[in-house]
Amino acid sequence: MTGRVTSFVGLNCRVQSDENGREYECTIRGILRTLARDSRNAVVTGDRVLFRLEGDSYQGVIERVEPRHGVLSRNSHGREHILVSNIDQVLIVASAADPDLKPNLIDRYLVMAERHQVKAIICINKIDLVDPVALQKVASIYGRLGYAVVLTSIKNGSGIDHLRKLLHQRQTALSGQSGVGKSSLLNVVDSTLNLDTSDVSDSSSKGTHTTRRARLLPMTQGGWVADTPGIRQFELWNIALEEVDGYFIEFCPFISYCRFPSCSHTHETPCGVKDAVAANLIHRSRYDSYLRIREEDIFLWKNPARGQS
Ligand SMILES: Nc1nc2c(ncn2[C@@H]2O[C@H](COP(=O)(O)OP(=O)(O)OP(=O)(O)O)[C@@H](O)[C@H]2O)c(=O)[nH]1
Ligand SMILES: [Mg+2]
Ligand SMILES: [Zn+2]
Repeated sequence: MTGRVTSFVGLNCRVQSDENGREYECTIRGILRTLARDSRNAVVTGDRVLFRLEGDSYQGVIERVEPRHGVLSRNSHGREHILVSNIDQVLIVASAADPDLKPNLIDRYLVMAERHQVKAIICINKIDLVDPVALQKVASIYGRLGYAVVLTSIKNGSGIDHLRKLLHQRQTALSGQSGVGKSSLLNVVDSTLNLDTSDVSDSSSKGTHTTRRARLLPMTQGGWVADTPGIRQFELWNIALEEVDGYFIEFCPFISYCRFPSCSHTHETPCGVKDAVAANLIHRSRYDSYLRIREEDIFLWKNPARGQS
């Protein structure tokens, strides 16, 4: 039978059959683990698989994994960890407050979405906690770049209908720091999902990682969502330093004005990117994110063991 991996239970996974819509608990054929460079990525949530029934109840063995498109991955202890595969879009969730809005984290997720050619939507949640006028500024930075931006609150219902439309009939992965309200948003978009949520409990407002592993959930109105675990420190994976500028989509027209073809847009002159920042054609916070990604990730690439999971 063919099906789609919806979640993991220890080393086994749940596969929803294309034929009858039922869920089967499957083990993974040994050879698949052996062939994978990292056994954790042998089979991941979202994979389309071929599996064989075993025993008489709903159990099976995964025999083959179809080629993946649209993956979301991160660096974990110097190795790639694929969070979810076969998605059409990623919903980058941030919160206006509690935890504070971090444009740098949004930019990191955008780099990853561009790298994997997955459409990105930005959702800023908990807008009930701040003055919405202040948020419009941040929203407009991304809106102007052509990314869809939705401002939401589960407390007063803002933006929920818009969000529901954006997710309709799509395969969407949700990403974002722990505690921003990813699971809470999904629960209001589709009340049948019934996901666990929890208070941002510790004093540093970092959240408690209520959602542990990516899970794929069918929505009643059509489409799938993957609620992925929050990530405290998010490192990019498999992106060479020299290509980071290419994923800041608004930099592209200015790169041709750089003197050196290999310009890093840090110390060189003349530099089209730096000139564009000075002329307000590239937003300062985006350029700052670019510099931060370069600095922090250079360090990590040299010290891969420091990558946090
Ligand atoms: N004020 C306010 N609080 C919200 C909103 N959305 C979520 N929360 C609260 O934020 C806390 C964290 O929400 P979760 O949905 O568990 O966050 P999460 O992003 O799924 O977190 P992880 O699963 O740990 O990654 C909960 O206490 C929610 O009630 C909102 O729009 N406004
Ligand atoms: Mg959650
Ligand atoms: Zn340059």
